[in-house]
Amino acid sequence: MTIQHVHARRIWDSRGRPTVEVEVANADGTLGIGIAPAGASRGTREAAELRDGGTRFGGRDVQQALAAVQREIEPALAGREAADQAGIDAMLIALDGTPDKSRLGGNTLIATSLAVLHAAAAQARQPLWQYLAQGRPVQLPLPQVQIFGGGAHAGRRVDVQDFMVIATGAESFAHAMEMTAEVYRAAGELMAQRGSLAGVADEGGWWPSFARNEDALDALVAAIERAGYVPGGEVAIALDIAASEFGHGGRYRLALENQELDSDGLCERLVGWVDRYPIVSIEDPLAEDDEAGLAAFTHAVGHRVQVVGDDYLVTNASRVRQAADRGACNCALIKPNQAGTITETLAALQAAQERGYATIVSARSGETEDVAIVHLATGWNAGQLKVGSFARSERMAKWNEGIRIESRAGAPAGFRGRAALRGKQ
Ligand code: 2PG
Ligand code: MG
Repeated sequence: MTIQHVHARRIWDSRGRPTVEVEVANADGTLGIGIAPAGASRGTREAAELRDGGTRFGGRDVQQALAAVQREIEPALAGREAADQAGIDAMLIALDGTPDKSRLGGNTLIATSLAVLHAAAAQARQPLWQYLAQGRPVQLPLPQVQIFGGGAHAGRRVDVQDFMVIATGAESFAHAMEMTAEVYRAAGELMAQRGSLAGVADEGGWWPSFARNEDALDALVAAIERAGYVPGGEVAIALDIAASEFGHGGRYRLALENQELDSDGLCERLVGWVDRYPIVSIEDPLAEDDEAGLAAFTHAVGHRVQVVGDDYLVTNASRVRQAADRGACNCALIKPNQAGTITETLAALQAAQERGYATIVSARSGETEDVAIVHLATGWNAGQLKVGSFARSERMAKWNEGIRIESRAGAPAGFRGRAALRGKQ
């Protein structure tokens, strides 16, 4: 059954900004819908978004992207088999013709590629995770859930971007959600008691009204205890430093503490945090241009904690291989829109797994009700999933989808749990 129609429309993301939705219709009437998410702290080597510029919607409109789908992508897709994901993605890459996907836009291409994937699963009459698993046994991923949101998601109120928890003591995905719900609630109560409750940041984490970055870590430990869990034993901490946002050329400016550190200084600061707090995962500890710093940090603590590459690896298979050769990071964050197609996303995930890296499928700070990444994390057996906090429906839709997948008949073979983590467990 072949693809008959492709339709693009503008919808709105969780920050109220325009984004691209693509619908692919097969001749048998089955449909697939793909939506492009959007990052705020972006790696410079990510697939480039196509935005209209100008003044309308802050320059973020996507009319050119929609026009490109109807003018170029629909004619190229019509008559092809949705199940031929690799062939279609190769065609999309060639059609774009630029190294960074800037002509048609990474946002246009990922929405199309995801729509094709959904259309193929719909045609096979299978849930997406099952279609992707192709009969291989898979497990529900271990969630990383944000409690405080900082950095580019909170007006740079604190330097560190994501203060997250991982329910390492959870026995199922649903159990991990229960434990996280208690910690999120306890953190909100703590902030209220201190008179510093000020709403939530972009991904639903509590607004970080702290005087020092470490105060957020102390508050997180206190919230875990207040929720009745043992910090480190049952609920551990994961951080996304997102250091590319405040560091370039080996210099890092911590605005909150009014300090400038070099690469070794930041590395030392973070190793100190790993020593003092129950941290099991640290993402982008140094900037994307500080490969030597990333390698030094991984060398220092990689046996104890998971060192995650996001801006540095940008979901790119050859960058993952290069990182592995240089000893930088031991875990890859996998974001489909950084790559621009599903095939390239899977290639990055496989390159990471082949080199012994752990993998985390991740949402962006600008999201929608789309739940595809939960299926990708499960069907590809990625091990871990990061979708933001435990509030706001663009986040809860994804957590709830994990619960649905886990509880349905024919569910995946259990829950990966803490075994998905690299390093200290
Ligand atoms: C990240 C993501 C999600 P953004 O840095 O990992 O937290 O943020 O989508 O803004 O890049
Ligand atoms: Mg990140």
